[in-house]
Amino acid sequence: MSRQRILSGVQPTGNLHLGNYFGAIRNWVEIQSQFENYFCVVDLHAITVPHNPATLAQDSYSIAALYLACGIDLQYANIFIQSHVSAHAELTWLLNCITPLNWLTDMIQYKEKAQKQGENVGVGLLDYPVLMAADILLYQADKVPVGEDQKQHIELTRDIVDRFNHLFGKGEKVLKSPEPLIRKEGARVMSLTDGTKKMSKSDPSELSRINLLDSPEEITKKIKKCKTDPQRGLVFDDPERPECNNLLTMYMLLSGKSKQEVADECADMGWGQFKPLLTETTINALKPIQEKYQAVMDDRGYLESVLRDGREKAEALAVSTLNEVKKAMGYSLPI
Ligand code: AQP
Repeated sequence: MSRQRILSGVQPTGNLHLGNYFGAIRNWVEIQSQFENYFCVVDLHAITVPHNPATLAQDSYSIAALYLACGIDLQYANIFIQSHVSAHAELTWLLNCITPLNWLTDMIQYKEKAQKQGENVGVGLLDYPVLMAADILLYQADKVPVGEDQKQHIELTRDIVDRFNHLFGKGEKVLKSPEPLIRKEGARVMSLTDGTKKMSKSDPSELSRINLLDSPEEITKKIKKCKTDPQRGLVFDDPERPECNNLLTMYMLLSGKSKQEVADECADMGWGQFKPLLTETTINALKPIQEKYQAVMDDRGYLESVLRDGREKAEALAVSTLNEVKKAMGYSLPI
């Protein structure tokens, strides 16, 4: 029996932080051997907010290198850059034409990001979820491993599939409905400066997040300054202590210990004892990723060959789905 397929991606906007790692990439690594995997760097998504053309290409390579550094294994996975497969943009257009506008204006991420941008909101920001649907559907993915914040977009993708199949499928399922894969632990890593807000690349404060490529000095400084509370004794799941829950969860994920082990270890600790422990654990967990990242970035030829192979495999599949969609919609195919 053939393996189920996975598609997921991260935008090349800024440094990847622990939220991106625990919400997405680490899960990809843990489950990759059970699936056929397509992991892309979603650079078309990156221009839905103002971007820097001078760094876009390099940032995309950097994210691909981080995928490898975090443990994505080419034996199981294809890594490619979204804009290198033009079917993503083409399918987006076709799906746009069957997606009701109010489905998009209802999206939480759109509302939040549009508010931040004031009057300069581009159509691309509104259309982001349709592009994401196209990314997933081109590969007829069964599962999409993401953080909690992307759940609504996957639900929208499923609605688009139902609508498309109903309108054009003639009883057949031309497009496959994907399921989100959201892990409980790490699905929502919170900001270091406010335990009620998610850790996010677009937070103006660098102190709010730990990036995968932060130096030991930066990590030390960020944890030293992170928000805590005046109580002694550290516990999980106290709604009055969101920062405490977040920092313990980060420690649990970075150390590989179980929730119970961490709860027992930290039950009588104060912040003065916990912060150096979290700092050391974070630095040690990120060191091998940073070393592998540097090695991959120093071998540009290798990275390019990975992306070339990934694109070839991705494109073959994507074009085949795109042609099925076009046929169903009544288009003639190129001769
Ligand atoms: N804080 C988070 N906790 C858990 N998972 C998270 N993800 C993002 N933030 C957290 C997951 O990371 C994957 C990549 O998402 P993306 O490329 O869309 O990342 P992003 O939106 O650029 O990153 P941010 O930090 O979420 O950006 P802004 O500041 O724009 O909001 C996804 O699977 C996502 O769920």
